[in-house]
Amino acid sequence: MKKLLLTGFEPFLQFKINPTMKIASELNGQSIGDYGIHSEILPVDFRIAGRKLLSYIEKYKPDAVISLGLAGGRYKITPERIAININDGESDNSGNKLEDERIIDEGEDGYFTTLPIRNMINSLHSSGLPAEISNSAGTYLCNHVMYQALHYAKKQDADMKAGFIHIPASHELALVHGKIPSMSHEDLLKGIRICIEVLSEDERS
Ligand code: PCA
Repeated sequence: MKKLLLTGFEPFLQFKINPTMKIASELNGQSIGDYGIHSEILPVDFRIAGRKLLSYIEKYKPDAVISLGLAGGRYKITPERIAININDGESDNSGNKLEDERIIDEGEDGYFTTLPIRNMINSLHSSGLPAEISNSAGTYLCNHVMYQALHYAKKQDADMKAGFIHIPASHELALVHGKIPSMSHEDLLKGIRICIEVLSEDERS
């Protein structure tokens, strides 16, 4: 059985619940297609998140890494196309406020995802779930961990697929937040299961 490292994030900024935590923990230990899932939750901290992610990669030696993040305000499930070499944005949970900083000095300016994102979108649509490819993961923690995983794969010349999927708020979060669009937890979970199935099928073909 192949190994998938699935990560979620803890709550951050004004988002008191991070729906990616529940999805990651519910899928932990499950098998989808050819993949056995190992889930971990990452801190919203520019100085720690990348290191933690790389330590989980070293620990599990996964065949693929999918990281999940909340994009509060988005309406659809959005697999990301590209990660860029920048840390910038609002303060993280430890108070680091970074501006225009490169993630890795000698790293490429950007890396494309190695997940089959077009097939993921097609499958999500066939299952009746709103989804589209996103061309920007932003410059905050989500972009950071996507970049770190892709840089690691490139540097190690590892045959490890990696990428990132942003999800909208769950209804549970939308209720406490008050002003963001949402999807049900069940649909978000179904959407991520579909993305993992597509990853597995893509590698068989
Ligand atoms: N979303 C943030 C960081 C953590 C999360 O779930 C982002 O989009 O960068």
